Amino acid sequence: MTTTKPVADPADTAALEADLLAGFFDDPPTVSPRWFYDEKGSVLFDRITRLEEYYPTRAEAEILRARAAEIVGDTTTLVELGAGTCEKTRVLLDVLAGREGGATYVPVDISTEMLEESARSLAADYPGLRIEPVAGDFLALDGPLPGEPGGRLVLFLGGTVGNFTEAQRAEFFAMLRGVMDPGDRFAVGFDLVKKPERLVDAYDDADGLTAEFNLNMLDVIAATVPCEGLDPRDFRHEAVWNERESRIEMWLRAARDVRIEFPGLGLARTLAAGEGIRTEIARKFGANGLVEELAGHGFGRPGVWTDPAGDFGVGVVVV
Ligand code: AVJ
Repeated sequence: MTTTKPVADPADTAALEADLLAGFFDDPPTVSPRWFYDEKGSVLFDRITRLEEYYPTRAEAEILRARAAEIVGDTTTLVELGAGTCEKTRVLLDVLAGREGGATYVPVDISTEMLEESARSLAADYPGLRIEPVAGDFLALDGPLPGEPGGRLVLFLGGTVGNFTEAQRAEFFAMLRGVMDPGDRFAVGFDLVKKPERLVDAYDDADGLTAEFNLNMLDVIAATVPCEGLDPRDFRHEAVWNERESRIEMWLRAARDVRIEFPGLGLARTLAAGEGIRTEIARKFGANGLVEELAGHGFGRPGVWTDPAGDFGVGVVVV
């Protein structure tokens, strides 16, 4: 027998099964946004970043362009968590590559293919820079970071920090503090609270790209773990502003009663029409909220830059 169905990476299958056990059988059911980003999802996200409604990527790029020299400072090793295509980082690499005595860029990402591709293209464009990609989950950093203690800049861009709950942020900041040394700096991009209409439009665009991106997660799940009854046509995309939690939430709402079985887990879940699966939270912060939180984890000398419109922030703190 032959099949054209791609075989999922066993490590992904195990990781998704663990995620499903951790959230899919809760009320409400949740799945980690990590599962948006297969090849199709990554292409869709890339298209989202160029939508009129989706301001964060442009606003962050504007800040990085204006503040590149200050952000890079005297960094000798730039470690980027969730580097992706590394495109937005190039304005910082332009500065870093000009450093006397050489410097190193360490992009960290779970997508090995994307990392290798970006590393190849960066090596060609920045012959003076050492490029040392690390494939892996940035939530599980262990041991010392590469580079000289005190000379590192850890970058976490895109507003991805907003995808964490408060507890996950606390855990993430504590882990970071644990692998960083005095003098090392941490730069983080975060989205700012604004009119709910603009926030909702950014996560529910008129072209329907975000809807496609959200629904694609169901295809990723079906391709990664054995499952029955999971059909994207049974769900609708929804983006809502949760004022109390100061966050956008993305949901997949069942349009009819559905029963989803996971034979590998020996578990099933029924969703009644109108019930939703929460696939992402995107927390929006006040201008100083995040650096104050970081101060509680041993990071000091806070600095925050926003774009002229006040839509997005980049915070820099020092261990
Ligand atoms: C890449 C996680 C920052 O939360 O704004 C875009 C992902 N989700 N549209 C975000 C996303 C829906 C994005 N991050």
